[in-house]
Amino acid sequence: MLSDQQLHDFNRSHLSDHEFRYQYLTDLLNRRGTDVAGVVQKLVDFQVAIPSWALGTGGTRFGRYPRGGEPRSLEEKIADVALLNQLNGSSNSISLHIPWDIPQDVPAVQQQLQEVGLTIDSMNSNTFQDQKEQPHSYKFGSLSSTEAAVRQQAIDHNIACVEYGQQLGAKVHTVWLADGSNFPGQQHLRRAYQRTAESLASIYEAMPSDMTLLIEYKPYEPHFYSMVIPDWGTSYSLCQYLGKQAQVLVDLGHHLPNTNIEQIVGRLLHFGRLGGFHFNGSMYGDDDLTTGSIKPYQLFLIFNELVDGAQDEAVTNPAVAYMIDASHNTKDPLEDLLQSVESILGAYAKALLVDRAALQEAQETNDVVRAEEILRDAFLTDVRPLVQEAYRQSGGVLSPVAAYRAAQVREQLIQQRGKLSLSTGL
Ligand code: PSV
Ligand code: MN
Ligand code: MN
Repeated sequence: MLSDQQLHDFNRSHLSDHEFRYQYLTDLLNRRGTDVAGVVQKLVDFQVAIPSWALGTGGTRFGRYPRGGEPRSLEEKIADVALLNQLNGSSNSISLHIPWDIPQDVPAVQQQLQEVGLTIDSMNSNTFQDQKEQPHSYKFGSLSSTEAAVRQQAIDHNIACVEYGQQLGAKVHTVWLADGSNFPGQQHLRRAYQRTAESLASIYEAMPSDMTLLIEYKPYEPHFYSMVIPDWGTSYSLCQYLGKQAQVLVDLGHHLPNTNIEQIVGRLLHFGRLGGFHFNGSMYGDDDLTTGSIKPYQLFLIFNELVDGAQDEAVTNPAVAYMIDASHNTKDPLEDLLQSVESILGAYAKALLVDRAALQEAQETNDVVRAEEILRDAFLTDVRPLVQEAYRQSGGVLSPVAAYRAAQVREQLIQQRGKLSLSTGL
């Protein structure tokens, strides 16, 4: 963690520049009737969870090139997220993956979380790898396996995750399944779905009434002929089968190229089944790059749907759980996460600037150019002063990456934790 003095000194040296830019943008937006303070407040309130597995170098199944100082324990992972939150005030929760993050001492973890002002966002199960002591292999699937004993083992693991979640106050349990097949004929497609639905029902029944089950989909990888939950339609149908506490999770990288993700978001909001997001950037597939690094316009259009849904009384979708799901081999993971949060806040800010009444009128009158220009006008606004003001108001620094570098955080972490620290990467 940085000292209060460090944060203060950093902000002081950047304040006059920030105030100039913020005032200019405020004047400009006021002329259009935008409630600037209201927009900044929404940015201050917005929180996006950090997954424990994004704190170390990863992002490839080939070589890993860690730069050192990576967290070696749950305690150090929580410390890293606390540092991010200290810098940007926008990441007040951490997501855990079991068994990588099994809490050895629950009261100690609870105490640490309280001290640094964080909560646990979600628990995530792992039935995509065999663990050393487990009796049955997931080689041919987990919740969808043809063998009852394998399914039961995967169900029990998920229930254990739910129990850890209860102990730590998590309100979300996320299931991503690697189940699928590589060759035509290998798997009975309908029966694999049926077995998965039944296994999920056993997990769902074990959940407390205030917990949400998020079901994540992915069209390919690790299986390249079929995945048991390949698309939002399958996730949605499983949620319908399970009940109200089950919701669809949209991971931006889990779509085929050129999929209209914003439309999927709109559909799920309409059905009240949008449960969560995994943000990342993607050029080809599940690339897990920095959020907003490849398709910033798409990110804005997604937020445009979210803001539109939030302002529409007809939409009754429950609160959405936001998380970053990215992993890198070339960047400092903490710098990358700060960049991702900044892109997310920027896209959200732009979506909040959209003139909704004018857009609705243009849509109703089929004025295609006007409708598109309204969106482009918001998208092309440089909203960075609004994001910086939100950082400042939430106790963070005006420029998190610059402050992180100025304080030489990575160098200190390497000194404390060593060059070759162990971490789990996906
Ligand atoms: C695998 O594709 C994956 O990246 C999913 O997005 C999960 O959310 C994540 O791993 C953690 O299990
Ligand atoms: Mn994901
Ligand atoms: Mn993924």
